[in-house]
Amino acid sequence: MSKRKNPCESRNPNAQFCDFLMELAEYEKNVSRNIHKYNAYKKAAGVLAAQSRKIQSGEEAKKLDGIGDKISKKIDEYIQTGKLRKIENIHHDEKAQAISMLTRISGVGPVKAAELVKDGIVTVEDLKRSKHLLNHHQLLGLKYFEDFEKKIPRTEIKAIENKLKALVFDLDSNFTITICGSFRRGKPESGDIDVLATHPSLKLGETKQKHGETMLKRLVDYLKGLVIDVISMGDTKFMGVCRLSEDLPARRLDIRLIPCDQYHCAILYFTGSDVFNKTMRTHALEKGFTLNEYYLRPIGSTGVPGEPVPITCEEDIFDYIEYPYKKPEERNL
Ligand code: 8DG
Ligand code: CA
Ligand code: CA
Repeated sequence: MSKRKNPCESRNPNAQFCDFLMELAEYEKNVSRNIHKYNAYKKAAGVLAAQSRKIQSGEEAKKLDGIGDKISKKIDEYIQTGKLRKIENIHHDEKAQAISMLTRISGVGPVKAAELVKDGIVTVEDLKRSKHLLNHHQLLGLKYFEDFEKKIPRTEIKAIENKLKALVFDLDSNFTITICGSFRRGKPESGDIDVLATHPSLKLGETKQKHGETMLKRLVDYLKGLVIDVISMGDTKFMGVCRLSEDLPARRLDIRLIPCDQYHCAILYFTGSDVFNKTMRTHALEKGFTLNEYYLRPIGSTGVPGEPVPITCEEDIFDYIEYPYKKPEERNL
């Protein structure tokens, strides 16, 4: 997951509310480590972002699903005073600011950030003097800190896609490659590049682990010239860094190797958005199916999931659960 995302980036009439709700969400995730509050603020921001007109009061907001008493009071406070005491307090809390700052480094989570702050490390500069405290991923996060903060323009991802496909197809023309995430949803810029790959020989139930391992390593080895650093290399998931040309920033690149029979469920899942995925999973359950990044399964009367349903394209998944098909660009919830 890339860091610091805001579902309200395209300015909507409630963008000011969304901004403070997302700031509170990030605070709960990174500083308080309260995932329930994080989800509640994020959900509320998403709900407000989807409104076509500006909310005029907390009372009005409270009528919306996902906005309760506490958030509606914050909306009133913001409308009346133009600010929020809670946010002001967070801004004046040096420890909270330091933790938020450090969690922007790829590989540094809330727990690590809190440990570092305890050790007196509060800035990226401090951290550059204490590299012995960091693991491989965190060291690369620090090395590319400025670059990873920069959004990737769509045109650059297209160029990376072309280069990646040319290299991979040169290795083996039977690979299928799809860039998912916000890029597939048509966003003008993205936080990172989420690549899914499959190959006809990658069937489920066969020696997937071993086969997958050698196949992914071979694939990534073939990307020399595009991939400039490796964060981690698993059996089916590569996390790394790529750079299109010397004059451009380094970019975060993930590649996942998926068995053919799971490819479309994986494409759907990694296209997102994460809020859209949640909506779709909930709908699937209402229709008696359980959906995840691997497969769609009917739930029998006993509540136990049955055999995965055969899927030949993304549309199949929508059809099975009787959900009107949404093009990737329509999944920006
Ligand atoms: P961005 O990179 O431009 O910020 O946006 P994104 O492409 O939508 O987000 P992402 O963090 O790269 O995740 C890609 C998709 O993966 C996301 O749209 C939906 C799916 N996804 C979830 N939950 C999670 C999760 O916890 N981790 C990861 N890596 N992906 C997730 O629904
Ligand atoms: Ca990603
Ligand atoms: Ca992404």
